[in-house]
Amino acid sequence: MKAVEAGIDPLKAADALIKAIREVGEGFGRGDLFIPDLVGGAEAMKAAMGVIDEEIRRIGGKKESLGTVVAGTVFGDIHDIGKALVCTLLIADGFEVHDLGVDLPAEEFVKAVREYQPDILAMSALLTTTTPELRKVIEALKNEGLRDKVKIIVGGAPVNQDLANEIGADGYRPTAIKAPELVRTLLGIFEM
Ligand code: B1M
Repeated sequence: MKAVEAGIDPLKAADALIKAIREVGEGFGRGDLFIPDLVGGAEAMKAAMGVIDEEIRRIGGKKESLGTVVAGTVFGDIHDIGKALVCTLLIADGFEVHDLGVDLPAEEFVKAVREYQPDILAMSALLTTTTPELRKVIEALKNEGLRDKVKIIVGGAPVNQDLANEIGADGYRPTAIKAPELVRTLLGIFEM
């Protein structure tokens, strides 16, 4: 709140929060911190991201929709913050976004693609154990004859370009801030 009031770029404020939460994650990885620390850190981050989210949307203003995006975190994975940031940045850039939430079985993604007929499906996976779900969703879309109707982008800490290529996604970016540029490129939108 103080950063926003001081006129600090909300993306810089988000960056500082990301660094802080990563330190919590590293502490957890080393065994210096525990689950309550992860939960406490995540709650603080989510509260602060609410303020930043509002500011990013306010600066972005209301624009005519550039396209529709369906987004979610894959099955078995409840990490929400990175995916929520991707959604906020896409909304601020002018896309209509349907955020399905977290822990979504492949069928939920398929159902949403059928219902919303989005231009883009954006999926996050934050655990090495949940990255196989990305492939499952793509396979499920193929089985339902929907794969060619939507461009698929993937991201999250354990995801990389090689994995994206291997599972047949259309795009990958390592950070949320690069997602709007990727979506614009895939949809052939070049004007600002
Ligand atoms: Co979890 N967790 N967590 N966690 N957690 C990690 C991911 C971990 C790296 C921590 C560690 O051990 N060092 C580790 C994963 C290890 C691995 O698989 N390699 C881990 C673990 C192990 C777990 C549990 C299994 C712990 C346990 O219970 N024993 C458990 C799993 C629960 C589950 O999902 N089933 C768990 C639980 C939790 C909390 C619930 C406590 C909480 C999440 C709360 C919430 O999201 N509502 C939590 C948190 C907070 C973290 C860390 C500390 C922070 C994650 C985060 O929000 N980062 C994390 C450590 C870390 O990340 N270094 C950790 C900030 C966020 C902005 O970054 O989500 O990476 P991130 O998004 C980035 C990019 O990845 C990218 O953009 C963002 C930055 O610009 N991005 C995309 C993300 N999605 C994208 C999509 C795109 C493009 C870019 O296009 C579609």
